[in-house]
Parts: sequence; C-alpha cells; structure tokens
Amino acid sequence: MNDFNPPAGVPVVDIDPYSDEFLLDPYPGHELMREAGPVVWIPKYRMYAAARHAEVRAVMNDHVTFISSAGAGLTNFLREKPFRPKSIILEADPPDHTKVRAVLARILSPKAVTQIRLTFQQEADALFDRVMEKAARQGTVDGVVDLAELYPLKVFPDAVGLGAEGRENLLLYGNMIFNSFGPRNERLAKSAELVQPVTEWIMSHCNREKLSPDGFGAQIYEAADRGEITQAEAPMLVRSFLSAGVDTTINGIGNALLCLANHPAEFEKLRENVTLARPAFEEALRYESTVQTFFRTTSKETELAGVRIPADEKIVTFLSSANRDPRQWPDPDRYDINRKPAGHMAFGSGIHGCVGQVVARLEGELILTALAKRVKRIELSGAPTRRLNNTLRALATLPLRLTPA
Ligand code: OVM
Repeated sequence: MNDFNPPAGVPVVDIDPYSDEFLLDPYPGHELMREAGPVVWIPKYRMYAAARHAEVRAVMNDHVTFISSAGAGLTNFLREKPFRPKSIILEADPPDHTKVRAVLARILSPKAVTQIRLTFQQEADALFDRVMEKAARQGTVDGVVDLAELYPLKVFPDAVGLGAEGRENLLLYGNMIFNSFGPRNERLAKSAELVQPVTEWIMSHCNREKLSPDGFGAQIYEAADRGEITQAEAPMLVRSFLSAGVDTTINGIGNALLCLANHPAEFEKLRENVTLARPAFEEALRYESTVQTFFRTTSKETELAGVRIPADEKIVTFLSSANRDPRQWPDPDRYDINRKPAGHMAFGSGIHGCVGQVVARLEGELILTALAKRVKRIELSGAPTRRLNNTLRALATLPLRLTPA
C-alpha cells in the first residue's frame, strides 16, 4: 500500500467522523460503515474501522493482535509523540498493564464500592433538593450545568480524596484528553489552549500531599508502599482517575436524562418501578454511548472477518455503532429500559474494559433513582445543544422542565 491508495479488498467509506456534521448526528455514518463491510477504510485518516458489534468485540477481546501501547487514539505512538506522557493503564499492554490494572481493579471493585454507596446516595438526594428548588423558582433547569456536571464533580473527586478548590480544571482536562484521542484538529487545538495551567493543576493534584488519607488516591499510594507498583507510578494512576472519571460519567448522566426526556413512556415505566434505574442507565449507555470510539494498533499482520490488515496499522472501533448494530440488537434505535443490553460495548471489553464501571453505574443508578422519586414529568423546555468532542458524545446544555412528584 502506498500513501494514496486504499488497501486492496477493504471497502472505502469516505466520511469524516470528526466533522461537526458527523459528531452532531453520528448514526447515519455508523450505518454507512456497518453496511459497507465488517472492516472498512476511512481515507481521510488512513485508518481501518470496525463499526459492527462482532468485529468491535473481536478487536477489544484480542489484546495480543490489537495493542494499546501505541495509543488508544488515532496517533500512532510508534511514529508520533504522545499528547502527554502515556497513561500507564490505558496506553499499555501486558505485562506492564497487568499489575497496575490489578491495583485499580481492587480499589474500584464491587466490594470496595459498597463503601461509598451511602455517601453517593446522600449526595444525589441533596442535589435533587437543590435542583427541584431551582426548578420551582425558575420553571426550568439545565440538565447539564445544574445536574449532570455537579454530581460527578462532587462525588468522584471527593471519593478520590481531592480538595474542593479548582475542580473546574477537571472539566477542561477531560475535554482536552478525550479530544486528544482523535486527529490533531481545530477542536483539539481549541480545547488545549489552556493545556499548560490545566495540566499543571492536574499533575500537582496527583501528589500524595494533596490527597485525603482515606480516598481512592491514598489507596494507590498504599499499594505503592506495599511494592505492588512503584512510587513513580502512583501519581500516574491518580492522573488516570482524574482523566477518565469525570467527563465520562457527566455525559453518561446527561445522555440518560436526555433519553428519558425524549421517551416519556420509558420514564413512566421507571417511575412505576424505580428499581429499573440501573437498567435504564445501562440502556442509555447502549443508546447514546458516551465514549464513541477507541483505537487499537495491529502488532502483526492479521485477518479480521476475512479482511487482511498489515502490521502497525491503526483501527478505530466505533463502540457506539456496535451498540446499535441490528445484527446484535433487535430494534436498535429504540430506547427501551426493559431491554437487557448485556454485551454492549460502551465500557469496551476485554482486559481494557472500563475499570471504573462499578462507580459509573452507581452514579447513574443513584441519579435516575432520585429523579424517578422526585419528578413526575421530565420534558425538554428547549432544544438541547451538543458539545462536540473528538471522542465523547457530550452535551453542552439540556433545558429541562421538571414537574415535581
Ligand atoms: C487514562 C485514561 C484517560 C482517558 C480515558 C481513559 C476511558 C483512561 O489516563 O488512563 O479510559
């Protein structure tokens, strides 16, 4: 293959998945790719793409062929410098990946997370006290600014052990990091305008002195004290918390609120049975996957669904497209809280599958539970607006009318 010709035997899909148009409404583009073949070629970025469920899962579940150490974004770290020092968990392969993953997996295990449940629940209830008061006072609230941003920005940094000051840096940092998995486009450049001060704030808050003695951050340092990871690795894992733990859940919650506002019959089902909060959140993750894409790099020549891919090539997996693949899901474009969306790809799959998913689900469940208990009707009071990001399906605003129960 030269620089201009597409690889032989791979359907070409000439779209730009980083254009405003695509990001505003990615679903027609997803369908084009799925229909073109199990693996397609996107010429503008010279990348292979998997958009069907079976191939996305196959890539995610073969970490030997499809490696992460060359980056989980479009940039191939074997050829180009990473945007920041590599993540020691996301952008790593076994054996390096294995021990750091084990440390985070233990800190974020279902059993460990039961310890934070009560606090997270009280914070969800307290937030709804304020939101419903504001709704009564103003008529409408913003589902992003007044709800979806406030909650993770309070409970997650609290759980990590961060102080109250400067948390807005986490929003700027998340937006920048998730842009950095895409091409080095205008969108990344704009979000990275404050890269210096924001990065300095983030890195300084990864230090042990900045973290309370009882949080997830302190537990990372305790693992280093026990020799499970090095002392130098500890702040890098705190950085992973601060990179991946806020913007993801903010938009998971925002998208779930939007789903329920757009599907009143589903909200009614949730109100009648609040134990559906967890499946309603899970279905929102399938229906509007927060992390739209992640990349892998081939470690060797391989075949995927009969398509030959040479060594050292980037392949983008469209997690959100897999989650609406009609080959996998009956009536995939329907938001249905009674569906059992097990096997969705919103958290990825395999050894890199989201290590924080227990916390993410907890946040989503508690917000939707509080919503179902406090609100009789949730309606859009205006058109929501999207915050375009190279990786995230994100909302800028979500004008809501919440009628109290
Ligand atoms: C990390 C990291 C950053 C962004 C996302 C992510 C979804 C991980 O720094 O480890 O996983």
